[in-house]
Amino acid sequence: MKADIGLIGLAVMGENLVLNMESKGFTVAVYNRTVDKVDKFINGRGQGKKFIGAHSIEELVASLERPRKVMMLVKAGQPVDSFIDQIIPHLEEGDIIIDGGNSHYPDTIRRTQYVESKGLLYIGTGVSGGEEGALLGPSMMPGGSNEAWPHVKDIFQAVAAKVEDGTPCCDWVGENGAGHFVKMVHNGIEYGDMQIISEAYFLMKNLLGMSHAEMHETFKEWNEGELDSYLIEITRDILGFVDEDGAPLVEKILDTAGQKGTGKWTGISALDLGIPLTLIGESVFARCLSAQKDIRVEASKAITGPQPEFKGDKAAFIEDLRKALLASKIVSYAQGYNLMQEAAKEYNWNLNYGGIALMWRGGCIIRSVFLGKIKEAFDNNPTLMNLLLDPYFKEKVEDAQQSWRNVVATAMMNGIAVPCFASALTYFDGFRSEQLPANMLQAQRDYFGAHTYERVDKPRGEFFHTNWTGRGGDTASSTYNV
Ligand code: NBP
Repeated sequence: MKADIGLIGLAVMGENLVLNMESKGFTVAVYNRTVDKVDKFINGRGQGKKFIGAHSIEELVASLERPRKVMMLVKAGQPVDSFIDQIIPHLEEGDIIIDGGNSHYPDTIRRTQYVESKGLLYIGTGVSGGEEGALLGPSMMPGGSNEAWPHVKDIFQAVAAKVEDGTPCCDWVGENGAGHFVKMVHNGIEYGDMQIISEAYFLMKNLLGMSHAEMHETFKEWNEGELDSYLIEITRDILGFVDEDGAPLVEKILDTAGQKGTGKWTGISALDLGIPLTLIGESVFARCLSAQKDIRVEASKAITGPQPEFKGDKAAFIEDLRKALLASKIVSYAQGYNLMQEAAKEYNWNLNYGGIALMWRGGCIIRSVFLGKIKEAFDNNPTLMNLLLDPYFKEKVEDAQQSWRNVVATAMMNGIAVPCFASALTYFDGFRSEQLPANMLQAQRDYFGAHTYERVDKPRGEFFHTNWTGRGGDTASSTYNV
């Protein structure tokens, strides 16, 4: 018996994903660097199932149907390069190497080129949904060598999560690093979604003085409407979860968050590509500020601010909060899509934006009803420039606008930090402004750096320099950038 696919890396993700594959009728050969884990798996969770345990790469490769498909689910970084070099000598033309880990997309671009140069095919795929997703149906975002897709499509789409009508949350994303790029943006959006939910919770608790039971009920209601999503659902459950002493567990958790890398990568790529990805950027910085716990404790004693006091209609403000959350979320996805559109231009990817929304619709951490609307928006207009210009989302944001302003203004007046609600609103106001103060910036740049500017009364592309002080010359700078 030959295996349909081979897997290297029997850790949390690998083990669960191969069990998922086997349950869909595929035979899987498995290998792990620490070889003991292979036998442990075969005699444990894999017992009596269609698995082939391999004790070397050679054995693994020899047990595969052609074209051979070898998938790695190992720690991102050097281990991936190391396995690629170990696998290549055993493969033949047309065989496929797949990386299912959280690799950084520039690495996947480089590896695709390298593996293709050896006459082989490469796939870098995002796999989202954690342990449970891997076992029961993850969202999968594959990219790489286009010719590889038909050979893995059946396996990937069989194991992936499905939306209500049975469509799999997995489709071909695009060339080389496109799959891992889209997974990175997914993770960035996840950072943003988590932060805006946390800001809503913080205002409910510290401004409205709501009990955990009330907050639990509110999130339960929200999850039955247009905010219906996995992250709202788990927030509802977290708010209802009590510790052994009967008190809410969430309040016993230290308020310092880590950020492992993908949110940061998303922010860096936005800066590299010149895209205003403000909400996700703020969500990463919010974690960084949270991590500065000691100095915050000191500052909280040294610096005063307003004492939060809510005077308005509580029920109305809760509805304002819901709308602020929805509007901020729309901005975050608009920005995330904007980043993907720019990356597609930069790297020559032919991204299917509606398809990406569908891949995120189920199986992954940001899964939500909302993503169905994004799919519709791109189905209606595949060249949509910004989600805020889609009729459905435009109407939603316009309807939410007053509530959103009220939430941000109230938070500001009460001294409660809401970095993502506020930056989303500021982006929104900037985005809908024909005029921004960049004319002043350009004047300043020309003043001190002879950087030149364009004029409103001359055609675009004509550059002018002014000798502002009478002391400078007329020479404009061509290289000086500020
Ligand atoms: P880990 O990221 O913990 O990796 C464990 C695997 O990597 C084991 O097979 C281990 O072999 C191997 N490995 C390590 Br660690 N260092 C190695 C090295 N220097 N050389 C060769 N192999 C090495 O496993 P995971 O949590 O299952 O994640 C797998 C991938 O999926 C990662 O890229 C991760 O970022 C991504 N991911 C994880 C999740 C999640 O929820 N955990 C979700 C989505 C994506 P050993 O057994 O010999 O130590």
